[in-house]
Amino acid sequence: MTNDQAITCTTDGAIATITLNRPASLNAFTQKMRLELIDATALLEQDDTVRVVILTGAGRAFSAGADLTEGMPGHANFVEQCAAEYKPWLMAIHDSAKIYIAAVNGVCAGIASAVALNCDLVVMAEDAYLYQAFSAIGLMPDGGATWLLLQRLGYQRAFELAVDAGKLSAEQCSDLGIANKVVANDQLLNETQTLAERLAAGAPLAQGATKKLMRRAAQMSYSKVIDEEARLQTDLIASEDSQNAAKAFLEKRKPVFRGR
Ligand code: T3D
Repeated sequence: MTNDQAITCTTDGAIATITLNRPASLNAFTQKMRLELIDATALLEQDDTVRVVILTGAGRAFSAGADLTEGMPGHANFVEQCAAEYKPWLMAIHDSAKIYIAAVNGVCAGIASAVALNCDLVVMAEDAYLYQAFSAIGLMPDGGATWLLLQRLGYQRAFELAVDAGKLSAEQCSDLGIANKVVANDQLLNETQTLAERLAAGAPLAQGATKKLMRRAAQMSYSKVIDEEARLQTDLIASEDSQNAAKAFLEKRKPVFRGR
């Protein structure tokens, strides 16, 4: 790993931590950072020993969104840049069977708010906030933020946040159900790590199947979801992990999940 990297990625057992690492500009996304994120996430995806990925920011911010000093190097427009640099990473998190946790410190603005909302779980420091910065600079939500805000908050609240450059404190995010946990600022990484360790000891096949279906269920009918659950559950019931866990329960032991 070289010192000029825009992110760091460390692995500790089953937990990987990706840290956005441009603190002087509040971890604003540059092309270099986006490409590093795509590569790091692809490597983690291939590593079956990694079950949970924590995403956080170095310094006093999670991220201030797109770096407004950079423009769009190598791209004619945002359609091209988004398709090549943002979407592959956002979809990799969406499609992964691994659990992604955003550990949000300080401001999480613009497209960074889409990144956090796209994670499976969100832990926020007390002073953290989500900021729909787009409209303050004459833009609309991107990175799927339109869809994410609408899905999570309903139309009126999502629309107001988007067109009025709204900010949501950690406490508001918790009340609205978009932050799983709000913790003391100096405990953000410890508390997130504890949560990650608990989940990493869980059943990866069941977690992956739950994520896969929950990410699609809202666009499906109730009837179709019941069928799809039954199909996925059939595979899980037959899995070694589930069979061993049922046996461990009856023998009053703690199960060990191996992902098979
Ligand atoms: O163009 C495209 O790529 C299209 C895609 C757009 C997607 C988006 O994400 S649009 C939204 C982009 N983000 C913003 O508009 C947020 C801009 N930043 C702010 O509004 C404020 O900085 C914050 C509210 C985030 C934080 O305020 P504060 O007072 O805590 O910090 P600060 O003093 O404003 O910023 C500290 C430094 O970070 C400062 O640099 P300096 O003066 O110390 O050298 C500031 O310029 C820099 N910085 C903050 N945000 C960005 C940034 N540098 C580049 N890009 C940024 N987005």
